[in-house]
Amino acid sequence: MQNLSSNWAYDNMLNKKIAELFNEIADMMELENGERKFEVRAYRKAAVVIGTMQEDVSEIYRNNGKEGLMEIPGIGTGLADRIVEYIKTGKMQKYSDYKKKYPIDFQSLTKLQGMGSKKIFILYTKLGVKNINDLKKVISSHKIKDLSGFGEKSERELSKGINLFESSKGRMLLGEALPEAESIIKKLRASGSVEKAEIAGSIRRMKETVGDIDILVISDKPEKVMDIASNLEEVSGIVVKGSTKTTLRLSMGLTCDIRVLRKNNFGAAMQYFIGSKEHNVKVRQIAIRKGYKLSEYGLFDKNGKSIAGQDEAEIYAKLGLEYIEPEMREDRGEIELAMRNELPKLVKLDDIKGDLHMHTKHSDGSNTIEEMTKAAMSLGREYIGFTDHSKSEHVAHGMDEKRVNLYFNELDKISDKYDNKIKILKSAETDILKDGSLDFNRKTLERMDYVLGSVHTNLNMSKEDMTKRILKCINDGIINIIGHPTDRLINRREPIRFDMEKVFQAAKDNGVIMEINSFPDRLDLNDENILKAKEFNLNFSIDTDSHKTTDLKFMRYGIGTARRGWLTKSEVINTLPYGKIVKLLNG
Ligand code: DGT
Ligand code: CA
Ligand code: CA
Ligand code: ZN
Repeated sequence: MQNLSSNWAYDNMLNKKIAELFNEIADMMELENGERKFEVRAYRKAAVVIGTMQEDVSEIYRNNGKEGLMEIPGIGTGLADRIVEYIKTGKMQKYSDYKKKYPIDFQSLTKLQGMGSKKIFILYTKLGVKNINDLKKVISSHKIKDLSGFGEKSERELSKGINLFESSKGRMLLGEALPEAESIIKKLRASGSVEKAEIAGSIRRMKETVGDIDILVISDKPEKVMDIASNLEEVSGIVVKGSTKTTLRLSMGLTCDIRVLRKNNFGAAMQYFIGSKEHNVKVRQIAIRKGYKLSEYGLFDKNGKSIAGQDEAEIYAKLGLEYIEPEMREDRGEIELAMRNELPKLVKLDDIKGDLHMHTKHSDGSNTIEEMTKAAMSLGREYIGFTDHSKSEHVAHGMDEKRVNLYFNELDKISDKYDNKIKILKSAETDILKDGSLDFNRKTLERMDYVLGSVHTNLNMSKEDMTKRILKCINDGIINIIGHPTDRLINRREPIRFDMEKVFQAAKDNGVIMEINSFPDRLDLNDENILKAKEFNLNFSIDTDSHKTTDLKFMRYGIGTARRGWLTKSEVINTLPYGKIVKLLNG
């Protein structure tokens, strides 16, 4: 078994690559439509399993051969052959054959709002559209509206989708950038050549998308640090290499700025490079007013003598400001509050005691109730709420009344089994239908410990109709939590339109809680919406919307978003202990 390229061993890059190829094969099979439905599903399922498993497939193959691979759930003999072929040759014939037939840029096209595999197929076979550029051309020459299944509306939709896609160019999700930055930091720290390595920039501020990764390092061997950094496995190229600043190109798509500093000005550099620029400009004006000068090198008095620099908090203190948490540094009024010592004490990840939104195999999740329960226990959660989809969500295999009852029975069973270790709450993510009613009958809703309701369909309603729809649901007095209230997908789908003031006021009047959904491409409500909702004295629930056990860790992105919206512990219901949250949800 030679030919096993050893550099795959890191970070499961091989697993991810194979998952990508399987997914694309499934895309192309789907184009051919019909008979192959079963195979399409098999490839998609295999992609999920392989893309998320801990063990490296080449490791499994090395130890136990093809049989070992076939022990992975969802991997039969055919798929195992594909994996072996790729491990040995770095190629997959089936993929290449399909790709020859369909030279289409799926990765980009599938990201467009309003685009699915059916549409991609028609656009390719009728108009030869292979990528976004081709699509732009056929839109501007109005060739799309005459195709069957399309129309002027879909032409406008696609055009909007392209704009959204292009305006996001180069900005990546926090959920992709933060783990990458952490992996680089970890390796730098382990190298023995750095005294300190920290993340700065928009990632440190937990902004929902980021333009690049900023890392600051203390070291007295800057050249060595830059050498180590340039040779990291994540790096695909070098943009500029210097001893104080190096910019690297990473294969995941972002660039990474690394700056090496001395200990005595590290705090000043952190203050400067955490940003935001708008925050910095204002802080610097305060320095000037006091007769000081603030730069990335330190805070200096009028004689040029350094009065702070090593420690960030000291810089704020010398300027007469309370320490401002990075998530608040956007010049949205935080500096004025800091002057008066009135900054809110922000909610922390450690404050979280439960998670009220998650899916299992009962609808579109990948794990069982018990697996999710154990994973939540290992994160130290005191309680969790299960919220599989209701029947209107066909694509997500939503539950009808009969299935939801079996679901509740199983939840009761698992609840008994783990009762002294973790508390289980029964719920379901219940569709808020077009008329504002809920997707389950009264009897089913009454069996729930709380009702989580979300808008998933008819997203294009007018602002007026959508407002009516949500208000009706709130005023009916049954719903407890509104899930991902705007239903936007970052870089992919615009938020639904409704009158936020009216909805927030009604939510306040009815004790309805707004979710902050932690899923990396949702982060919904977003920071600005939260700031607005906060003015109505609303309560929030920060949930993961997990679809597999590892998603439970997405909580930190919801926390980051909540902190960007200035939330304190007392405004977040799932910081409450079990007894109190049950009371609140029943009240
Ligand atoms: P990004 O990368 O677009 O997601 O956003 P940032 O905030 O990470 O921006 P970046 O990487 O260009 O710069 C990092 C920080 O450095 C930025 O937040 C503030 C500081 N900075 C950069 N350029 C300037 C500038 O021209 N003036 C001031 N005051 N600060 C700057
Ligand atoms: Ca940055
Ligand atoms: Ca930067
Ligand atoms: Zn949902």
